[in-house]
Amino acid sequence: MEETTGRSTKKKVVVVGGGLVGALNACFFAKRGFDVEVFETREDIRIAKVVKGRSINLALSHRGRQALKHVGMEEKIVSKGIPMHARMIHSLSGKQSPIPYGRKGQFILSVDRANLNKELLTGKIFFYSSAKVFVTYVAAIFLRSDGSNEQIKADLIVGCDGAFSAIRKQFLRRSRFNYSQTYIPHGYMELTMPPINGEFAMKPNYLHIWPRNTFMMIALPNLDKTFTCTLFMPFEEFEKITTGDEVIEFFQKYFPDTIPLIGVDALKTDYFRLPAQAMVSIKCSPYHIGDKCVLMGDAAHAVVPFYGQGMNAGFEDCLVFEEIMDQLNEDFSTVLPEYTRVRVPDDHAIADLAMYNYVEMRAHVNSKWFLFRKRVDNILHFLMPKTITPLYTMVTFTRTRYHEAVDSWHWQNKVRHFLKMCLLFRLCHFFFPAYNLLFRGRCSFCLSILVL
Ligand code: FAD
Ligand code: EGO
Repeated sequence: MEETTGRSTKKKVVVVGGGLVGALNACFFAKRGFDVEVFETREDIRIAKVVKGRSINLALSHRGRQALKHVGMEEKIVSKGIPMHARMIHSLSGKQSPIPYGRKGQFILSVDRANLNKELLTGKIFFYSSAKVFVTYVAAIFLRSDGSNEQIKADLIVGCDGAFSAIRKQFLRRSRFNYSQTYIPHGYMELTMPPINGEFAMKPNYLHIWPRNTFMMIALPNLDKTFTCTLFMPFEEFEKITTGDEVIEFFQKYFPDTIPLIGVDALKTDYFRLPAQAMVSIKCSPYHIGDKCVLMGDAAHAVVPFYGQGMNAGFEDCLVFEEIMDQLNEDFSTVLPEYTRVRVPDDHAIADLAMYNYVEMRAHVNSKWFLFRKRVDNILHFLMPKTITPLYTMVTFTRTRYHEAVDSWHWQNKVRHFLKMCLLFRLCHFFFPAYNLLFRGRCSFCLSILVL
């Protein structure tokens, strides 16, 4: 085994998991001149034709883009993404209403997961293997390929092996490691909406949303002019539907406008192609062991997909790590604890926000409420751009730390409450002149302050 002596030899980093975050991390470490190896259990997606993944396309936003920019990949990825300038809310009657994201020119991108993964792994200098990681210790990982065991030593092991991380399992055996996971009652299923006469079946530059409380569907555009529709509903409801006719009946009730677009026959068969998939929220801390091992991406924090931030947060993990590496001169013994200190509160905040959106949307949000809330957000932001920035905007279009976005949101809620009280007093003055006598003309704003 080669010894690393100070600066003379390259430090060796083993990245476990060649998914989105692992692949991006490999770019970051390679760029720093480290000797990088990526280990992945699935077959090499750079060669594989069909890639079975979790979701087909994803919403890439500012945080993810900033990380890509740092490794010089932003343009390449963005050029193959489809901009979504607004949400398109579909009501039950089939009416479509666009609501732009905050300011003009702001958009999120629909990107192809497999292509993104491939681009991040292509042309890199590291070795890529198909091996099963089964045990990890502090300084070495053990691989099992074709029944034989091999031990790989590294200066740093980066666990990017997803929500069911094998690396994280080793953390669980240790003392003072916090861990929690929650499966939500909803599952998801992806359905493809084909092009019509060679064109997109709906307007392409939107994030299409069908908010129906418990039942939710979204659609993101693909380069081949299809849309990938993702249906979210409780497993219980998925299980109730057992025949093709019941599928149509269900869509007739909740998503009637999509039946002709997806196609009756396609719906009847695609629904039964794959069972609904589970969604889990995972939080843990710390993210590191000594100066040897660190978790990033879903391995550190799986979030439910109701904010479109899972990958973006994972990419930002890599960027934050990179920034700390700069600050602390690549000294893992200080970089790793600092990364945990800085990143845990933010990752926990986005996990909470995503869960909050899930709870909120399933309980209250139909198409009317969605439109109303987003319009009020946009109006308030327009009137008081310095004071009110919608939470969705802070999360999606800025690099405001997630936990600070939450703090700011709480403060804004107080301002909103204050404005609501002012409005209420105004209305009272208007409708009940006796109020003026009662308060002897005192300014309603002052009174509102008392209420606050
Ligand atoms: P993964 O993508 O899960 O990659 C982990 C990799 O590790 C895999 O390739 C796996 O094969 C490999 N692996 C596992 N175990 C081992 C092992 N023992 N040894 C070696 N390799 C191993 N995020 C967004 O930002 N925007 C969205 O719009 C969005 N939409 C989503 C929609 C759905 C339905 C879901 C489920 C998620 C969505 N996400 C979204 C979240 C996003 O998919 C994840 O956050 C992202 O894939 C995390 O990347 P990762 O590399 O950490 O994990
Ligand atoms: C009132 C109205 C309260 C993911 C609206 C909360 C999420 C939530 C899953 C959208 C956008 C990217 C997404 C908005 C809300 C992706 C997203 C949003 C979904 C579902 C998603 C928005 C993939 C919640 N962003 N979002 O503001 O447009 O608002 F609908 Cl089910």
